[in-house]
Amino acid sequence: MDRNVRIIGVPMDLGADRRGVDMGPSAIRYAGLAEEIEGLDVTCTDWGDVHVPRPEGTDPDSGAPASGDAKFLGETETVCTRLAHEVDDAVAGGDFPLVLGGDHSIAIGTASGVSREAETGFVWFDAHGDFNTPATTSSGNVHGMSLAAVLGKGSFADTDWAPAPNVSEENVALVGLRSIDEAERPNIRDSDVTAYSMTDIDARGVTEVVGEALDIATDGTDGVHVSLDLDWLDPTEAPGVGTPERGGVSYREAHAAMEIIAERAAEPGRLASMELVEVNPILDRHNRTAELAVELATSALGKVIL
Ligand SMILES: [Mn+2]
Repeated sequence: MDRNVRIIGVPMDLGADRRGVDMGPSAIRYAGLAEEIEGLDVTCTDWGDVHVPRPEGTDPDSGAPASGDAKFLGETETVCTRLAHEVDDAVAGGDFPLVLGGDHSIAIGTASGVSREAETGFVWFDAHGDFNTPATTSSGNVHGMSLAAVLGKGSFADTDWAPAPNVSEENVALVGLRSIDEAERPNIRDSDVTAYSMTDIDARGVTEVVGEALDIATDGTDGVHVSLDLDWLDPTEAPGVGTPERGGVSYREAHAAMEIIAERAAEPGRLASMELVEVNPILDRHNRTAELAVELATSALGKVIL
């Protein structure tokens, strides 16, 4: 990593059903994120947390009347707008934004900030598609709609804050899917996003799949945003996540993926930003999921075994 890393925490849980992911930024910091990054001879500045309203005393139906079945949409807009500003400011200052969630709805803010001035590809590591819209969701939780929002799907097209300014579907790759809602499936199939399920990783190996995902995300873009939902990993490795699903990637597969990202990021500007989301310390065991998040971030930033 050739830039100063700017850590931005977003203690957000309004996009998820379960309280706990709001403590993710603290747990990841406590696991030694800044120290580990500095151990790579990369400078690092912690900019603290973006302010997030508490769900108590907040009306879940706060969004515009057109928000349909999306809960806390008004607050999500406020938080994501603040985060987009922070991320844009980091990029403008020549820093590398490393965003700590919080639930995955914060990706709407990161995406908007990082792509404000630059064509940006996405590699989205996740057990889920995050491709519901207010019309297809069964839970109303925005963390299950975040990628659809970034791409301006459904009623998100009518908002000026959700669709990212410079992200094309053709440059977006989803990696590691294993739990898709029935109504969500056509949203993914009808899009130009490339989706790799765990079946693809089983058949072709993580190295080939992630290499191809990076080809897609770098094709004609200025940089790549890596959005890492810790539920991408198997719950035996990452038990402390908002929505655990069996059958995820192993510890080594996750590291292999991050190492490929680091290799490809050697080209200046190739890795534009990264976010670590859905760490839930309440469900974790001795902070191991947060520690894993730190390990994977440092792998992506260039840590090697030898
Ligand atoms: Mn997700």
